[in-house]
Amino acid sequence: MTAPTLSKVEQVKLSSHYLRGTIQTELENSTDFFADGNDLLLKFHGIYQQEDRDVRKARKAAGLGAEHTFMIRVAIPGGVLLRSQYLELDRLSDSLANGGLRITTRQAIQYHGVVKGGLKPLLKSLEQWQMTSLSACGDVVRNIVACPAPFKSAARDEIMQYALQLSNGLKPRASSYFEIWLDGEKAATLEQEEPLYGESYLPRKFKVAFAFPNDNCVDAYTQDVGVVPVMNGDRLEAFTLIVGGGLGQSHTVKDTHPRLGDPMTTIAPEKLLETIKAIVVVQRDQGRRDDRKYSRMKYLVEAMGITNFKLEVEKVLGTSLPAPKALEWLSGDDHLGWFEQGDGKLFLGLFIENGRLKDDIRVGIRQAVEQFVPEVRLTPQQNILLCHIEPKDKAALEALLAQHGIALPETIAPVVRHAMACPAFPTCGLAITEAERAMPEIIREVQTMLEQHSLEADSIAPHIRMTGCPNGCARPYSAEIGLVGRGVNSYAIYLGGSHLGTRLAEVYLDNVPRETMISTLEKVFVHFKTNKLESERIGDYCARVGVAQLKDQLSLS
Ligand code: SRM
Ligand code: SF4
Repeated sequence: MTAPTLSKVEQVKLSSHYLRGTIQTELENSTDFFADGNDLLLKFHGIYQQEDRDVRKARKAAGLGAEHTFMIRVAIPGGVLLRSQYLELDRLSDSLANGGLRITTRQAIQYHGVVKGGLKPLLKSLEQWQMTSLSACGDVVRNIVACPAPFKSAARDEIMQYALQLSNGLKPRASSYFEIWLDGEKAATLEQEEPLYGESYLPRKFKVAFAFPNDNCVDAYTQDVGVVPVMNGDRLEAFTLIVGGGLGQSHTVKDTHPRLGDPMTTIAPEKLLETIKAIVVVQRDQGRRDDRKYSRMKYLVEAMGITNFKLEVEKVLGTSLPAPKALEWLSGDDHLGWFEQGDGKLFLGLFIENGRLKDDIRVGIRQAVEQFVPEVRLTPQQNILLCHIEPKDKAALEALLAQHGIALPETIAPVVRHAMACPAFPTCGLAITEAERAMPEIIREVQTMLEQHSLEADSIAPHIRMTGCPNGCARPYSAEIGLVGRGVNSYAIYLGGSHLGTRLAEVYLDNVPRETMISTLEKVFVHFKTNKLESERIGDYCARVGVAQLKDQLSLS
């Protein structure tokens, strides 16, 4: 049997000499962009070449080509940032980017609008503050996500330590990042090859998240590997691994689809790094490299079945793995509001709409951090936790936030506070339609509609997530309601996901114009209100009735 042809990206990786390509040479030329496959390699360095899609047509009409800028994604394991690091991130957004920071759905920070000449100074500054964009993107293990709640407990500290250990243990080793962006400083001390990844790296991106027992705030089932701690009283006893999740799909590519992972094994904490490395090796060696649409590990796990996949992992480890313990989920907490940490200090979780820190909101957060906040944590819902606050500072901090128009979570409508949207236009090259720019209006229209039907209470307010294309960056398929860009001004509506992240939503209607979205949703909510069980949520209701049946019933009425 002949080996399948490698995709273009595979060929670029193979000939790149561990991600060097000719980035260095192109950095020195006078263009505002990178070509010849270097644009693809840049992703492994945490950099995306972009253009302002709002002006693309006008520039074309004027006979001009694209005006390129770059997005830089900074990997922040577990979303944890010291005050000094946060303030540096903020400072760099003014000096080298477009004056804003974007908290991502994986606890990272993105800069947009960085020009080519700004790449090196920005990455150098990050390095000086022990931050990096290395492997925040690309076919490697991405930023490790972990439940960010800073409650004081030995187990929480230990889980975060495991997340950091995994982050270090799975970073690419080759020195190209340091040679290109940091003028070779440190590069001489680093390896020239990749012991884990090899010269082709992984077939596709690979995502890992640590949940906290019973709290699925990280959406563990949507990850390549979800890590769920098992406790014995207050002691961390083991980790259960959920394997083979992923959300991306394409409307036009057959058989691509979101998938939730399968619990595969429960292992002793000290076995975690080697077991995840073995999973990575199976995907590295057996994942498809001919067609990137089918290269995610979820398709390998699906094709083999979790039992056979586990056998392959055992072969790499040379030992058998125990069965997984049963999992129980009680919440998918957003950790917003005031909390006592358990060490005499407080933390305050603040809602940042779609993760966009800009204008006065950014200024207010910066001043709060300067004056009152030793540590910041970013959440997988694009929000921010201000940690280790002295109780005596609570009133002054609240007053400062109010001056900058930053609302406390209890004053925000629950449906708004639980909403997420991806960046989409104008920066995302894959966007079909609006998401982040459309969501604030749409979600407030939903809020008004829910209030009209007395369905706005926190206990039942729906979790709604929107994306500008089917790739799923704001995890719409694991929300109760997903709004997924389908056409220039239309969305597919997904219903029936669980607020605990344990069930996928299904397509309810495929091509709903923006203009009729609220009336379409209203019909579903009226049906829900009339027929729901006591304290039943919309996601559970749609799943119980069946999304197809619901559609039938509503078109009949
Ligand atoms: Fe994503 C590609 C933004 C989380 C699935 N994602 C992109 C790119 C880089 C577009 C591109 O390739 O040119 C987007 C950049 C837009 C911009 O202008 O900033 C982008 N993804 C994001 C972020 C910023 C969305 C957000 O609202 O925060 C998230 C960054 C996370 C991070 O810090 O690493 C982000 N992306 C996700 C998630 C959710 C998650 O990981 O929890 C998913 C679904 C889960 C998954 O991976 O299956 C996701 N992004 C994708 C995909 C589809 C992958 C697939 O398997 O098919 C693409 C396209 C691709 O890889 O080809 C993509
Ligand atoms: Fe871009 Fe699509 Fe991801 Fe939104 S979901 S950021 S439109 S790739």
